[in-house]
Amino acid sequence: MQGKIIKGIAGFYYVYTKELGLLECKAKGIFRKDKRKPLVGDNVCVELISREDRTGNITEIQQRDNALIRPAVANVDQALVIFAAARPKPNFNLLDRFLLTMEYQQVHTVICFNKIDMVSREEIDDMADIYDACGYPVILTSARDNRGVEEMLALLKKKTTVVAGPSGVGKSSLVNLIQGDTKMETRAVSEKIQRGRHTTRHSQMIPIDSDTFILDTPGFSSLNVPDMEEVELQTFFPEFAKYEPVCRFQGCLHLKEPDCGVKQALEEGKISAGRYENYRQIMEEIRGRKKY
Ligand SMILES: Nc1nc2c(ncn2[C@@H]2O[C@H](COP(=O)(O)OP(=O)(O)OP(=O)(O)O)[C@@H](O)[C@H]2O)c(=O)[nH]1
Ligand SMILES: [Mg+2]
Ligand SMILES: [Zn+2]
Repeated sequence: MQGKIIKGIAGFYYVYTKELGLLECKAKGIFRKDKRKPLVGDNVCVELISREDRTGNITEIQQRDNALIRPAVANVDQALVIFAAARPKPNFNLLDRFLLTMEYQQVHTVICFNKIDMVSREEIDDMADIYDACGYPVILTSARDNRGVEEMLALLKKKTTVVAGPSGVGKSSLVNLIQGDTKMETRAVSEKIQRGRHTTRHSQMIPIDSDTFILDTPGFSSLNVPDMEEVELQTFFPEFAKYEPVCRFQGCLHLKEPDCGVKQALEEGKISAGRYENYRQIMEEIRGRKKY
């Protein structure tokens, strides 16, 4: 039988199958054979253990389109990163780290600022403009007032999207709003395996319609930058690319080099000072790591 892992908790995998619905599975065989760990989003083969108890064993993981390290999910088309415009106040350093991590993993990212009911139009526009200028699609939502939800749905249509962001920004609230017709079904599922928890502890795949899926994931509060060379870092800041050809030196890191196109763009306000500062800080981290 074929199925898709929609949730994993403490060694159990919840596999959705067309034939029998949700099955509670273990993955003993796979661990033994080649030490591969199944991920939420994996397409798997399942061997039925008990039809009555709806239990099974995962015997095979099908080839993945991709697998993310953090959040640990497989087969996603894109990421939707949600930050709150306020409460909690957006941590742009964390957002820039997330964007970098996704660029590194070659996953297209949509940015969402939620809770726009809590801040002024000017504040929202400032945030949106920074990331818009980097080429990221930005959507503005309020789960409380049901704003921006249609726009979000349009970006998710026919794709599998991993939803990520810090804790308390409204990820689950937005996911609930876009569930529509499948909401009841998902509720029933989550009641069975979630025991009424409010804070998301485990990644979970939720069907929106037959070809649209989202993965709700637990909030994160820090992100380590992946291992890379110093010169690589700039390639994950898409807005630098336009100005780099102006730099006098090949392999310019845009730090203290003279005649630097990126620094010039920064001075002219064409590159966000905050983004540049985060670039500089992450560069320090990469350099610090090398010493050991
Ligand atoms: N004012 C306002 N409050 C919101 C909005 N969206 C969510 N909230 C509230 O923010 C709190 C956190 O919402 P959740 O949806 O649980 O946040 P989460 O991102 O899923 O949090 P974790 O599961 O812990 O990662 C709840 O009390 C929500 O009611 C919004 O647009 N405006
Ligand atoms: Mg949540
Ligand atoms: Zn430069």
